[in-house]
Amino acid sequence: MFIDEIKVYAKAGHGGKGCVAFHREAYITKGGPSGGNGGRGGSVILQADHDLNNLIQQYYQPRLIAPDGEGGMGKGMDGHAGKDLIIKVPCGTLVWRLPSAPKPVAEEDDDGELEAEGKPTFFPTAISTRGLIRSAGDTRAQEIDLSLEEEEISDGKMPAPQGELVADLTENGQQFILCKAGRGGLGNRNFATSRNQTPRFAQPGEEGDEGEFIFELRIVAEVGLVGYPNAGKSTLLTAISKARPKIAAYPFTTLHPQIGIMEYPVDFKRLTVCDVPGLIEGAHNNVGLGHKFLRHIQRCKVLVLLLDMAGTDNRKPWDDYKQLLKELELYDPALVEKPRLVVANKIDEAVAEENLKQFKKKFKKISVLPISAAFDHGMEKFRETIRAKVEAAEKAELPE
Ligand SMILES: Nc1nc2c(ncn2[C@@H]2O[C@H](COP(=O)(O)OP(=O)(O)OP(=O)(O)O)[C@@H](O)[C@H]2O)c(=O)[nH]1
Ligand SMILES: [Mg+2]
Repeated sequence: MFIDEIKVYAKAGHGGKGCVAFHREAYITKGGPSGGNGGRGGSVILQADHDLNNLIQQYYQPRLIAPDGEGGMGKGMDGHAGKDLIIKVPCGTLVWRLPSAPKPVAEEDDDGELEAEGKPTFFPTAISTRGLIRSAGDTRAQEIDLSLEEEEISDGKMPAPQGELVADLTENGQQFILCKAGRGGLGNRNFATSRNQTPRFAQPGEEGDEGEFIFELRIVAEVGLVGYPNAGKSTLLTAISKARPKIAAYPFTTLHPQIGIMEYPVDFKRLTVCDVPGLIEGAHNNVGLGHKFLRHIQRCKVLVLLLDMAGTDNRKPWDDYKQLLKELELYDPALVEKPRLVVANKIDEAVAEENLKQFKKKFKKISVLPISAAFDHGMEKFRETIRAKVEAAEKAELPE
């Protein structure tokens, strides 16, 4: 299972209570206050880890709750602090904080009864994506909210995570405090003064932060492969890297993004390449696998538009090219602004030469790189061209 978007609930630990105690010992009368401090709670901390590639861990454990701090004790003993809960997430995880539900405020109405104001909003938990199952007699039916479905299809995109973007974890080891722990309360010995030598009070601990968050994974890769199903994206990834995705002659073989690393042995340069499932016409209306996976190429520096020059599925490469650009633009206009490389695959087939000639006639300004991924033809040229493009894009990004 590949999970790239998940809702979680997180709560940091409460600080421990301060203690009210007095020193008692034989022959020492009125030993004075001796209540220790409470320990702080544990924080919930996110840490980016390059060994992970999706958010499956949070799918099975959507509640991230850090332990509370221990209370203070007599004889001046402080309570233990709660242990921080460190949650590992893949590099490229964006964290959105959802607006918190208003807490019910109790108010007295005319009859003198307490009435709660501001209904708490209902948030379904991360794992309860299945509709409610209702049963009457022997029949059982699943409740589906049709209004939600219509909305999704009408604008084509997945509903954007609402809320505020609080973190973007891209580097391995980068940490972010998702929920800060509450401080422990001070014990009564901190409050002894010359005028109040027996303070009979101590501080309660502070509450830890809590909230609901959406984790969204956008893979960090330099190169993104985009193309129709069966264009040979996975075959190309296999030819240039050690990744071994499934390859077959039917559409939608690849069901979720695959990552490969292209290595240049001369100077040990490495480029990460991301193969996303095939796009088809109407993807913006959620046809095929829809736009769901295009978020993974949003961070890419260079896009490779892979065209099936042999037209194996009875499509014309020039139509594919136009349609791909259209679908990319409909998803995010920034994607068509990215530097891109047009690659003509399956050049080993007889019709491909003819198609390539026609393609070049139609788009005179576009340079096309002919390859045959299955027969390792043109791979060296591809590796060099893509490296030059990525380096040019990196240079352009640098501030002058
Ligand atoms: N003749 C020829 N066939 C190729 C070439 N590259 C890929 N194929 C074939 O095209 C078919 C589809 O290849 P895949 O790599 O699975 O295509 P894909 O773009 O990853 O497809 P999806 O994962 O379904 O989106 C396979 O049967 C490959 O053997 C090539 O250069 N020449
Ligand atoms: Mg594939």
